[in-house]
Amino acid sequence: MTVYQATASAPVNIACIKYWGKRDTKLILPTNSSLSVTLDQDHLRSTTTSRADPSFEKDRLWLNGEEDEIKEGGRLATCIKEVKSLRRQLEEKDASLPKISGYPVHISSHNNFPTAAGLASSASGFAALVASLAALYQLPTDASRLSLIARQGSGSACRSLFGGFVAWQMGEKADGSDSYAVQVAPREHWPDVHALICVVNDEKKGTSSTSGMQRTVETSALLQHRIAHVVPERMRAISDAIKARDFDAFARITMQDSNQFHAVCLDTDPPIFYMNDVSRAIIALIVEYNRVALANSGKLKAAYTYDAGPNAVIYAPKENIKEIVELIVKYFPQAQAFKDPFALFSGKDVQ
Ligand code: 2P0
Repeated sequence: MTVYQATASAPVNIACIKYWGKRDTKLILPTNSSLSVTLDQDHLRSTTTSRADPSFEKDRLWLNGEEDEIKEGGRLATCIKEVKSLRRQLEEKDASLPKISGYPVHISSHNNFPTAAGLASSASGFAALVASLAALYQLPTDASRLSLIARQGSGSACRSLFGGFVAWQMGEKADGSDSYAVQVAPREHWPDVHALICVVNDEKKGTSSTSGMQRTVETSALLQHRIAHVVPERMRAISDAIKARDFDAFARITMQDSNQFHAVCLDTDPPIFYMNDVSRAIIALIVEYNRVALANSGKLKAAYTYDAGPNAVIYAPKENIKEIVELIVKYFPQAQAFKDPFALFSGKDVQ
């Protein structure tokens, strides 16, 4: 008996130009383009196994060993339906292919990082889910095509189908067919840039991204300015900085965009606060570190960025990572999390 099963992994990505706001909440179409760095496969990732079998009663999904309901018409159901429909099209064209698109699937997904760590798992989760179903159905589709499906699971997931530096082009069409991810540069193009994740708080965040961003769309005038007048130019400038391996420009744009993302959260009614006092103290530390570096060498040494939570991600050339870790441990000795090898997840570069 043939077993139809496949496993795939996808890493977490951290945005430098932030996605915040949807113009279509069902299709998950964003109000602006975004750009991120996909972390290395061996660090924070989701691994998903999918199996199709005629003896299964219905589609089912387990997340870290616990079953999660697949709600009809929900994001999970949409992703599964879309991938099955691509398989069905193949089967209709080629009669020799086994007709497995009609079998129910069982899907099991695991994160190799604690879900409670306050780090987004929906991006890696939906990217791994779509990649594993595509492998199960042996779809001859490229990552950009699959990103159209992962996007409908969680917007940021479309970027995790590529490694390296990845842009999600917002697109213009109402059906979403031009809203997908493309690789700006592979990891090997600029291996010197490393990411250090500082876990400030591992509790679940108060305002979910999905509801928070729609409140921003409905109430923030600053978001409209950002969409029309800020992000398009930043997308061009940061893509150029990546292509030229210009860390100074990359760092400046990344920090500016993190600041503006948190400003539009504050401009939301009622306001949304994701950073806390420790997050702000880490910003102050990186600003001072860069001020001294600029005075000494004329170059920035690190860039901070914060997503929808208080945890800091610091991008820096590899040679600076050890120094940054020492600085953080020195100024935040009370934060036990920083001594956790997971928190200092770039630890393998630090030793
Ligand atoms: C990003 N974030 O670009 C931004 C920065 C959070 C802050 O993508 O509703 O979980 O599932 O599409 O993808 C978080 O949004 O939201 C996010 P949905 P998602 O990484």
